[in-house]
Amino acid sequence: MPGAAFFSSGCAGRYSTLEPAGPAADAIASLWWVMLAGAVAILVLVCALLALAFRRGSLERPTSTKRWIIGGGLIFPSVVLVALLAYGLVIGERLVPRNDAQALRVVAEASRWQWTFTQPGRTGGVVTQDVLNIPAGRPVDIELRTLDVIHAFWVPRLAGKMDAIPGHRNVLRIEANVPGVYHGLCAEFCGPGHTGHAFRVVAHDPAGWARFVAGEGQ
Ligand SMILES: [Cu+2]
Repeated sequence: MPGAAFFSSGCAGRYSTLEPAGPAADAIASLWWVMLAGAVAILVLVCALLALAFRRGSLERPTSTKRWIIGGGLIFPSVVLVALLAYGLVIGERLVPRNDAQALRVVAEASRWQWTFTQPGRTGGVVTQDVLNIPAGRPVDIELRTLDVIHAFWVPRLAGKMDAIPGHRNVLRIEANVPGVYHGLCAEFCGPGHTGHAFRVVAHDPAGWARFVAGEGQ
């Protein structure tokens, strides 16, 4: 359908959260779709009620007005908000790194206007600039640091965003389902070079990852 293609074309792209490629990004995209569906349902309901009110002129009995105010103004929003809060908490919990031996730990150091990634290699720390190498299908915990101002680490197709704050260590878990190149950017205005404060995440297949760890991927 050309119409569907037109509307969905806006959802694709290197920075699209609606084209998730990892578990955390999947959870965030699901939350987005649930909220969109809920918002559309509520909009339709309100429009229908409005049309009904115009057609009928005024509600006949004061008791039905009271019922609408209590049901539609108190009970309905309370139920929706509590459900959204519970759903958001469950999903949010999935984004927090847990202690597991499987996860790879990488230090990401932001500065104006570079990203320096340090990760364990065979003979010591492997340092890369503006390119983060990870194995596909394995969780990676990014320890965020900054050398100057506040920056934010964001790879929209892999996970949510998190700030790098001076004097503070934040940890964000990312994971790529399949090998590929994913684009990341700084999501916190950090000065005149902010627009170019971007990086790439290269998710390797097992052979590529072995080559990178052995030092040949440099
Ligand atoms: Cu920045």
